[in-house]
Parts: sequence; C-alpha cells; structure tokens
Amino acid sequence: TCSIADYGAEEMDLSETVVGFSQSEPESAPFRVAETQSIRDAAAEAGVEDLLTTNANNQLSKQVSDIQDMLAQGAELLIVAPLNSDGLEPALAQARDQGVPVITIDRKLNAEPCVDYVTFLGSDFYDQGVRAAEAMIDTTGGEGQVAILLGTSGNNVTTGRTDGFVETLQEQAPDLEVVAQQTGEFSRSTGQQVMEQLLQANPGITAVYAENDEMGLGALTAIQAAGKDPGQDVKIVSIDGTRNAVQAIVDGDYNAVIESNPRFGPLAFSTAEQFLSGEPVPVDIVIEDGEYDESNAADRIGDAF
Ligand code: GYE
Repeated sequence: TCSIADYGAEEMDLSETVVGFSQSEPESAPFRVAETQSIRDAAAEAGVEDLLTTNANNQLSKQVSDIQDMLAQGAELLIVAPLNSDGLEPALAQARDQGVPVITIDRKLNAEPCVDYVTFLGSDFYDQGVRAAEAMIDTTGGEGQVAILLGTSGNNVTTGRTDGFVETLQEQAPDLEVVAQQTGEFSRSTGQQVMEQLLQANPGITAVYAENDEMGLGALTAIQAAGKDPGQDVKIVSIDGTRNAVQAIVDGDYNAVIESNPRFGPLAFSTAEQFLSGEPVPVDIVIEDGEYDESNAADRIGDAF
C-alpha cells in the first residue's frame, strides 16, 4: 500500500483540490472518449471545481510537457493515462518534487509505485490475452491460421495481450498456427491496411486476433474487401468492448470481444479521496472485465462504449 506520509504529500480535501488529467491518445477512439468522459463525470460527482485536461495525441514528449504545464498551472493531484510505460520520468520527478500525487490509469509504468507514482488502476492485460485465446479456440475449434494485429509498441498493454494469447495457443491449440504478427497501432485505418496486406500475403488466414476493437473493425472491412465473410471465413476476436464491435457480433460479422473497461473515473476519484484523507491505498488495483460473444452480445450491448 501507499499512504500520503510515505509519498511525502499533504492531506487535502478532494473537492478543493486542483486536479489535472493527462490523456495519451486522441479522442477519435471510443476507448479514449469513454475514459475522458468518465474522468470528467466523476470529477463533477466528487465536487471538484477545477479540472484541467490535456491530450498528448500519441506524442510522448507532449505528454511530458502537458504534465509539466498542469503542474505550472497549479495542479495538486494528477491522473495520468500514460502513452508508454517509459519516458515520463522528467514529468514524474517534477510532480514528486512539488509533492503532487500521481494516480496512473490503464497503462502501467515501469517505475516504482509510491515513489514515482502513487498507484496503478487497470486491467490484467496478460489475462485479457489468455481469454482472447480461449475465445479464439472456441470459435475456430482450435484449428486454422491466425494473424495478430498488435497494439502500439512501448507499453505493457501490447506485451501482456500478446504473451497471454500466444502462450495459451501454444499450450492449448497446437493446430491453431500464428502465421503473421504486425502492428496496427491500435488504429482502425492502420489495422485495415495491415490486414489487407496480410490477406494478400497469406490467403489461408482463417482468423484474426486484434489487440483492440478499432483494429478488429478495420480488419472486418479488409476481410470484406477481399471477398470473404467476416465472422465466418475469417473469425475475429478483439479486446475493448466498443459499441461497434459488440454490434458486429450481434450482426454475425465478428466472434468475440474481451472487455477492457475504460471507465476509470469513479475508482480514480474514490482512490484519490482515500489517499488525500490519509488512508493507505493499494499500489496496484486490478479491475474486472467482462466478455461479449454471440451468447450475450445482444443482451449486453448497453454495457458497450
Ligand atoms: O485497449 C486501446 C487503447 O491502454 C488499455 O489503449 C488501453 C488500450 C485500449 O488504444 O483501445
């Protein structure tokens, strides 16, 4: 656990605290829209009057300067969705020097909890990869040729989702062969382009594992453009839980989605409140994620974002 005394900050009343939120990726992606909205809603709910928000638009150097700018503007508590697991050190050091607690969400830093940051709130990414592999084995019968659309590099989300998936296939489905792995940068358009190339180079592909829904939806378009039936000729499994991907399951064009819940607001602010009032908080808080497939997608689409 980590308490305010260990961290070297001072007790504060959350509603009177100036809070800064640093978003990492553009809000053209549903995960980021839902995440930022959840932080805004929870800030209002907690009575926080001063919420500063920034978006690094995929640039690590901008995320460093965003955090530094918010510190200069008087932020007293920071919530950071890190772009990468490394590289924020200068900004974290400055927060630390100013006694400003940093709560991290959704991607985990390679840094020391309760020293470089207070706590990490997020999913178990390795487990998401394991569950995606299990869903893939289910929908393919454990046979075929699978392509992986990797997320961006430099973060533990991509490595966890890849390792969990690949290791589970090796152990449980030796006849489901990984024939290609390429990054689609967590982006729909890049996912589509990469999938087009992969289908040309490997016409025998029968399944795609996309490390987020946006790339899975890009793959869906590429599969159709190649004259194949997504969800049938080429199975699709991905991670997030966006409305469009869950709807595609309902429509029969997509096979499964492992949830990665972006709604961190309530947990981030309740953790902040605990910490600021002097109570110790765990340095790692793993959230529970659901799962969508043809058995529940229609009923649970209301949970999608
Ligand atoms: O799954 C993906 C986003 O870091 C958990 O980043 C997050 C991931 C999310 O680009 O859609």
